[in-house]
Amino acid sequence: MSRGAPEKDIDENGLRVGPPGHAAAGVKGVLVSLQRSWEQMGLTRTARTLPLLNQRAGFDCPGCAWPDPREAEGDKRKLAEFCENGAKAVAEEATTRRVGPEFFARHPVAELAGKTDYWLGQQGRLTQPMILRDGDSHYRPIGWAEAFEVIAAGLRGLASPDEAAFYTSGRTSNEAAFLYQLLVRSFGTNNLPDCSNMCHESSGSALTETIGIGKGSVSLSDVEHADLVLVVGQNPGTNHPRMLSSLEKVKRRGGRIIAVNPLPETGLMRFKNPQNVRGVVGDGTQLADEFAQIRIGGDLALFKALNALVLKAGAVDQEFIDAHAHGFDEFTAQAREVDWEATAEATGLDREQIERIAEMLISSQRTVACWAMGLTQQKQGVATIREIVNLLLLRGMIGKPGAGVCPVRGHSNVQGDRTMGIWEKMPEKFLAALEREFGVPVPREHGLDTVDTIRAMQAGRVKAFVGMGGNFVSATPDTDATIRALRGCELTVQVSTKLNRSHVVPGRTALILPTLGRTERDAQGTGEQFVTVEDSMSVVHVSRGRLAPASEHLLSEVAIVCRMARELLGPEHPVRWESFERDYDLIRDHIAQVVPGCEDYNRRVREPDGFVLPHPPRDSRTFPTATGKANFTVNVPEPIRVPAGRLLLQTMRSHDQYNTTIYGLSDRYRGIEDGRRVVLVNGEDIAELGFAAGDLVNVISEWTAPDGSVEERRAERFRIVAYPTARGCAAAYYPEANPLVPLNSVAEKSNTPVSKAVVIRLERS
Ligand SMILES: Nc1nc2c(c(=O)[nH]1)N[C@H]1C(S)=C(S)[C@@H](COP(=O)(O)OP(=O)(O)OC[C@H]3O[C@@H](n4cnc5c(=O)[nH]c(N)nc54)[C@H](O)[C@@H]3O)O[C@H]1N2
Ligand SMILES: Nc1nc2c(c(=O)[nH]1)N[C@H]1C(S)=C(S)[C@@H](COP(=O)(O)OP(=O)(O)OC[C@H]3O[C@@H](n4cnc5c(=O)[nH]c(N)nc54)[C@H](O)[C@@H]3O)O[C@H]1N2
Ligand SMILES: [Mo]
Repeated sequence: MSRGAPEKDIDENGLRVGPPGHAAAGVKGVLVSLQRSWEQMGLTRTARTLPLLNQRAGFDCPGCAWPDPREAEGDKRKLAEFCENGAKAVAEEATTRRVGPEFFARHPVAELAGKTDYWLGQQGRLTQPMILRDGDSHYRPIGWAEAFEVIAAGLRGLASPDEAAFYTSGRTSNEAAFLYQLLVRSFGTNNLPDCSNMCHESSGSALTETIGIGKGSVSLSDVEHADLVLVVGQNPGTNHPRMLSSLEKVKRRGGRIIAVNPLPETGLMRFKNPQNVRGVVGDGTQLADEFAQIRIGGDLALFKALNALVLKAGAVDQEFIDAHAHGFDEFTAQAREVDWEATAEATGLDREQIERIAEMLISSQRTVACWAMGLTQQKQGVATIREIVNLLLLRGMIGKPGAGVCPVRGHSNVQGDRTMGIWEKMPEKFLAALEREFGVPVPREHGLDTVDTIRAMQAGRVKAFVGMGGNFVSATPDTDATIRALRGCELTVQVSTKLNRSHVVPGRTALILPTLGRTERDAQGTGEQFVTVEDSMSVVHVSRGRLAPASEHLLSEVAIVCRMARELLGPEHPVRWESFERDYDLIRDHIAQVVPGCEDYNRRVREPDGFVLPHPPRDSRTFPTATGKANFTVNVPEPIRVPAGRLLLQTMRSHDQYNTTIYGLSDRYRGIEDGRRVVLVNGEDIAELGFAAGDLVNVISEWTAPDGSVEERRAERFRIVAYPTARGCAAAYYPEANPLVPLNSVAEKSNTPVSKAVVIRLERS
């Protein structure tokens, strides 16, 4: 039997702080994952579920987007092809706890709004469609048919389709995503904000401009056969634990690893592989050969310096540049000199270390650059990633085995959702193909992304919100302002598996539509269905749930989209919505006609390991950019101004959460237990600022708007933890710290919220 959900909310005084962990994973990781699985789903269900995770006959892990080994590349899957945090993700979804009508009858929405994200998520799976009617205090059950009528009436009542926004989180399958964007565009808007706007948008923007495609250029085998891997602004031990096995292979083959991070993240330093004897009994493998403890936001300055050193050494691949690159002369004209003083100021690194790293880059014949949120959620995130591309172009490191760019994606199908058309500005070619295939007019004007959706809500220009998964209000910046924006809507609809904050800050009328998760059987008119997903390395494959659904009332995401579409667009609509719900092969037949690279989709996804989408730079060193070549770019670092007595705060994930879903209160690798309202500060900074570790403080962010005015935001009652982060820097957990992130503080070009560089001051609480 599984245990019930916690009755009490988090006790902020329960915090315990110990030394940071020495090595990641190991036996402890296995034990934690089994314990959590048992607590949430009991013994039998645990034994039935975990062996199916990431297996050909099973389901894709609802955790991160790291790829599975491919037999085509000579790699065997292990019996247990999952990690501690993947097991936790499954346990959260496959939990036996339930949130049904009785729960909502017991708890008025006003009371639920006072609960933490942790408490809300731990209550269990949603079981029935619920509605909160205008003026009502409680959610009440509603039938599916009536729910769709209410939604359709609300959307049809808008002055224009552009007054609605349709959000997507990255767990949605390719089939559901494809139909969802078709529904939204048939309705008449491109307002398709998604979690990617807050995630790897900066990567997409930088890569599309420089190499012509916004996706990574490496395969799993490339990473494992590299002789140098850069891991920049990423914490794989927690967020992509299976990547550690690949990094371990790099080390075994004699390759080297450079970690660039303000924090000495345990997983980057040492790894105990629970799959082999050395990891079980020994001290594990040391991973990072070089740890560059960079100041927050200092990466562009670092890569500029490295590029100058590579140029100075004459270590460029001239043949590659002559044949494939554009803009080399403009680039070199500004890249030769290093301003060492400015570099030291921005990065906090010393010259010797930067020169050592340059030597490693120069002697490497196969370099892979990996990065994640530490770069993308920066004001100059796009410029920084472009500068990393400059480095790889100089060295001819794209489109050959063991080398390339590797933006490590977050949500398990966030890349697939984009491929299927979830983007507020899909290219004309895609929109025209959609129009041709279905015979429906498709709007061309670009829609709203996540930040612009919130701005439009604030201005009263967006009045209806539909969320296909995710937790919009907790994931977005500026929580207090976003709560007001969402509450100001006429209609909010959340398609969800579990209760979260977005359900308890409702619009005037609010609906919760409970849906099947990845782990569950999806039986439809023509029998059991499977769905498809795309991982971080463009591999498209099948995912098939095996567990009995959490409730008999659940509909699949595909069914929800189809029924919403039928009600909204009417029975005369040329798209045969009712047929898709019965047979997902019919959806895939259309995907094959519309989505580039998906020809013959139904056959190819059924291959044992699925298939790999085309990627011209990777496949043939062709670069579909404006110039027809790979573009060098010129990027100028702008120093981040941090006034005296202030710190630069990053908001990050603990080891015990999946974005806004909090699994538990153990950030084991960082030695922080039983509390999440913490701010990690370097011991010397704590002393200099006149505080002591353990002090209770309010955190105030200061942001200078473009017009020169200074905005302040507050988050109260955080405990100071002394932590070996880079000097002048601080860290706190997302989503607790989101009220501090200004809505208008966004990355240049990608409009991604700057969640990793917030100027703060501390004040005694
Ligand atoms: N278990 C688990 N897995 C997950 C998730 C989860 O929440 N839990 N989330 C998923 C999602 S959606 C995503 S996008 C990924 C996120 O994966 P990550 O990007 O690894 O997640 P973050 O916790 O945001 O960590 C950012 C890292 O960047 C570092 N950093 C911060 N600022 C800077 C900087 O200025 N420069 C450099 N070089 N580094 C910096 C931080 O110290 C931290 O190590 O993980 C995915 N996988
Ligand atoms: N300050 C700060 N803010 C951030 C970040 C940060 O690093 N710092 N990271 C950003 C990033 S990288 C991302 S990706 C976003 C994440 O933003 P989101 O994707 O919006 O947030 P999640 O917490 O992943 O969404 C969790 C909810 O999804 C629902 N869910 C889970 N599985 C399914 C499913 O299969 N189907 C459906 N329909 N619903 C499901 C559950 O109800 C659950 O409550 O947050 C961003 N926000
Ligand atoms: Mo993400």
